[in-house]
Amino acid sequence: MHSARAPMATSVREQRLNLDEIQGDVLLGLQKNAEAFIFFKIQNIPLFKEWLRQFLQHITNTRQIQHRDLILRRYRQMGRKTRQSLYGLNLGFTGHGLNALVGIRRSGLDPSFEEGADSAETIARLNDPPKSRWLPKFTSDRIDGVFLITGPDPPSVTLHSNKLLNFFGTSVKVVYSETGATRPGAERGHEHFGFLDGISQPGVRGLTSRLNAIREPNEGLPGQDLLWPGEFVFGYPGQDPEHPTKEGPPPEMAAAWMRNGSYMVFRRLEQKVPEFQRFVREQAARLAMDSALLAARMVGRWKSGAPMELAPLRDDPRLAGDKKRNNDFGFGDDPFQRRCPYAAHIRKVYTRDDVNEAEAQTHRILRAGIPFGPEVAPGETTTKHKRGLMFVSYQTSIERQFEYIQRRANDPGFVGGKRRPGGGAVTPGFDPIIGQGEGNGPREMDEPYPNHPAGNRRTTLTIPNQFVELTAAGYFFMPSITALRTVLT
Ligand code: N7H
Repeated sequence: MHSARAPMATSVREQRLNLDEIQGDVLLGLQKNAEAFIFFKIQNIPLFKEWLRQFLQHITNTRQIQHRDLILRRYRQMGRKTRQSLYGLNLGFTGHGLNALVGIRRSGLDPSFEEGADSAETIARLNDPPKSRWLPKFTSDRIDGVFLITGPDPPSVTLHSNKLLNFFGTSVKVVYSETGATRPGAERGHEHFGFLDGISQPGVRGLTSRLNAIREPNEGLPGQDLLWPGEFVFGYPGQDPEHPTKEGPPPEMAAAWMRNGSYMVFRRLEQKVPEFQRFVREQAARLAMDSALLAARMVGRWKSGAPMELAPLRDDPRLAGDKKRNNDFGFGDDPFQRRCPYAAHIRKVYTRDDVNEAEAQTHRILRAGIPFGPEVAPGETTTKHKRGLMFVSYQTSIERQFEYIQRRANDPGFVGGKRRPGGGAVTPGFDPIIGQGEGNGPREMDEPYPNHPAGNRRTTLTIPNQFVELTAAGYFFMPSITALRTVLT
């Protein structure tokens, strides 16, 4: 889904990424129409290590993904489709898994990682629903690791998953597995509420090509900031928190084998699609506004992907489809949320130039999720079939990147210091898509109705319940190929 991450040429200074070592989903994303997530427990440690060593050659690295992307791009340029079926396999471990493989006296990694996504502390910190409301099977046993298996369609991914599980035999026990898939037809690339996803991803210095290296050396595509790779992979310089483009120190590594590895956050987020659509229709009627406009103001982009900052009142599909324009905007020149509400999903999760650009770049993530579940059936007016998003993000600090973003989405006061045109203070409210209140109670969002280009109508959107519900979560470490070959096996 996340095709916005294009590979390419770089400056000499930046040519240091070890693409053979970094697992393929982390920086570029495995090519995926379907993806199986197999969560497992290690039953027999020596046997598991033995099988894993033998299986290492099948793990897809970033060099292979880059090569495939190039071939796919060439085919596209020639107006052809490749018949080649591209499969991918990646693998990550929880803190429990690392204990099993490295020993309980191993060095501690990121405190959030060690606590785990399912600890009472993490759940409280993120206002997540209690584990009793997660999928019972997911919580039925200890999870040590996850296999990610990607391919052209769900049946062939299942076939590959079965082969893999046969190979690992009794060394592992599957605790939970599920396969996600891109949505069909024209909805391909859109998540279940209908919005195009995978538009905005940070660029990575040393990997992402610059459209205009001379005039915009710090950008990939217009509006796509290039970040130092240490934000996403261990062993490289990160961002300077004082300067948006300068190189900062590499993230600290608790152990040398973390080099070329990354943390993966997984969240299975169920989406109540018919309920969301009905809510938007009813609230739009109450506010006397177009329902597509209200939905777009909740997200910050139209379903087509066109950003509110550039198309504040009407959708613009041509803008949406233009990679050189659809991410080329900031929020700094929209100080009264006339074009895009402060609480809109994309404004909450990435503030761009709104507050402090250098700091904003220290809270970025690479997203690599995929939808799951069937399309809404005719007559399905309340959710009958489970569907949603298998959210995946990569980063080198779960606390400073993923958790920071989720906590700001949950914080009605963020972003602070905003004023009304007349001077009064503003409480932006919750991110209406992913924000979670304490106890999952009702949430408010400021200014659903646009005061664009001028106007001073005060409105509030009260959202009585979650339309996005967390049903499973995990924090994993995605080791380098060498770490898998040595310390971990
Ligand atoms: Fe979000 N949505 O459909 O409303 N997201 N997201 N997300 N999200 C984005 O720019 C969505 C979730 C981010 O750089 C778009 O690629 C849904 C979580 C970030 O401008 C859309 C769910 C977290 C960005 C959605 C969900 C984030 C982003 C616009 C859950 C992190 C990039 C497409 C079911 C805590 C922002 C695009 C930027 C974009 C939706 C989850 C974060 C349409 C439905 C849990 C960083």
